[in-house]
Order: sequence, then C-alpha cells, then structure tokens
Amino acid sequence: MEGSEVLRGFTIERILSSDERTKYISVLGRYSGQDGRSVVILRRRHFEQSTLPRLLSPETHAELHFRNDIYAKYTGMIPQDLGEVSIDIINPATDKHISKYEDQTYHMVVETPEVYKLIVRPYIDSIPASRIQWVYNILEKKAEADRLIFEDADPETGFLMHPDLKWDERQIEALYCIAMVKRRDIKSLRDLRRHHLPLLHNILKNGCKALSMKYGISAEDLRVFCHYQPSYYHLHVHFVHIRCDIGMGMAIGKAHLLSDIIGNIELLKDYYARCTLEMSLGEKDPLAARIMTHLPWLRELGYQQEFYPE
Ligand code: G7M
Repeated sequence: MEGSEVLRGFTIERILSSDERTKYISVLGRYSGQDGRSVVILRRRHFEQSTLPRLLSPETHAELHFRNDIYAKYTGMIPQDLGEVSIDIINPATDKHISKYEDQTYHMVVETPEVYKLIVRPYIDSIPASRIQWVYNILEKKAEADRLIFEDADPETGFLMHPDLKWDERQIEALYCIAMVKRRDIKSLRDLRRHHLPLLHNILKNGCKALSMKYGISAEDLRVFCHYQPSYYHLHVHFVHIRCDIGMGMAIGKAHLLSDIIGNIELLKDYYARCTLEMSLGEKDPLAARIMTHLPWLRELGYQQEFYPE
C-alpha cells in the first residue's frame, strides 16, 4: 500500500502507549477485511534547523491565545509540507509486537546461566523463524538494499549496516543505525565467546568508520551497544548518536556497550555463558510469563534465584 491508501480501512481498537515528551503514540487496530490486528506508531518529527526560515515566516499562520505585558502565546499552523509525522505500521502484529508497544509495568529479572538454559533458551528456540524474516530480507538484499550504508561480506566476521527503522536519516543528532551480522548462528550476546572477538572488533571499528564516512560523525559521538533481551534473536548492534534519547532502549538492564562486551570476553572467554545478567522485562512480555510460570518448579529443585523484587 502506498500514499494515502496506507491507513484506509484502519479502525482504532485502543491506544497501547503514548508519550507527551517524545510526541509518540502507538495504537492497536484492525484493517477492514483482514483477520489480524495491526500496530500503528506515530511520531512527530523534530524541527530541522534548515526549515527554520520558513517556519518563522508569514508562511506560518499564528493565532493568538493571550498576551500579557511582554509575553504572548500563539497556536501555529506550519506549512503543510513541514508538518510531516513518521508512521510505522506492523501488519499483521503478533502478541509479542503488541506487548512490546503496550504501556506496562517493568520488573528487574535475574537471569542466571541456569535460568537461561532451562527457561530462556527454550523460549528463544520456540520462536518461529518468521519473526526474523525481516533480518534475512536485509541479509539477502530483498529489503532495504537501497538503504545499505556498509557491507563486509566475510561469512565469519562480516555485517551489514543500515539506518534503523526508527531513524529517517534527517537529523544527525537522531542518528540510529543497526549492524546486522552475516552469520546466523548467534542469537544474542549470551552466545558470544572468545572466537567471536574478531567479529565484534570488526563491527566496532568498521561500523564507526562507515558511519563517519557516510554522515561525518565521529566514534566519540556514538553509543554502540547490544540489547539483552533483544526483541529479535539474530545478533545485531545498535549505533546511536550520543544526543539521541531513546529512553528504555538505552537503560541499564537493557543496553550493553559493545566495548564492555568485548572487554568481558577478553578477560574470560566464556563470560557470557557464566555470568548472571539482570534485565528489565515488561509484565506483558511472553518471556516474563514463562519465567514466572517456571520459577516454582526451579525452586522445588532447590533453585534460589527469584523474580526480583517479589
Ligand atoms: O531490541 P533489539 O535489539 O532487538 O532491537 C531491534 C532493532 O531493530 C530496533 O531498534 C528496531 O527499530 C530495529 N528494526 C526492527 N525492524 C522490524 C526493522 C526493520 O524492518 N528494518 C530496520 N532497518 N530496522 C528494524
């Protein structure tokens, strides 16, 4: 679907979440004639400095609210072409997508290697491969090939760099790119071992270099990290401008700096097999439900770790 057709037949079921500060709203709904549900995410765009001469000109129609001494407040109607919003649509959306965009309470969960082995890994293995079809489309150049920033084709240490779905490439201070590893056997940072160090060093070094060449940004202005838990279990690395506030996406208990990951593995080759990772999980995340269901029998086996705090 293109242009004005893209939201035709969409009816709103309910608001999943909304954030006044970041001017963001996610909505659950349905397209008429379709069985599945859809998630639509609207974001107001940040003002681009280059548009200021037009925004602050008679092209903007301003209506006075009130005037008091030297103070005045107006509501403005900016030129139509400068009032764009970003619209992301997930159709059809799975329960996991819906829970991801839904307002919910978060808890810190302690994942020991045993919890990973007994609960988390079987959960990851049960996720249908179709959930990361979009990743394979990128790797096979069936999608987003025109947005490719950099490719290292080495099957062991190679990766592809693209702008993240969340970035429209307009403002450098909102830069958000994603490096997708070529190899398909690394689900998350839990799988990383010493023999992956050349891959990780390559992503850090050449990922930063590629972004510097393309956007003129230097490595010191980039946060480079992996999520744990990620939403998609195929290893990828986030490259985000230091001034870009992505909220929970860069919170402690979610974002792990790639340089820290490399340092940990350099110290201990199987660090990520042996460490305990504490992470934030939303109550509506299917993984949280699994952990809650399975912990009682783990406790019966003498297992002490808790969903924390209880
Ligand atoms: O939390 P996790 O590390 O799994 O984050 C996945 C990242 O992939 C997020 O920053 C998403 O915005 C990004 N992403 C998700 N999808 C479905 C796409 C996509 O289709 N294309 C691109 N370029 N990025 C995506």
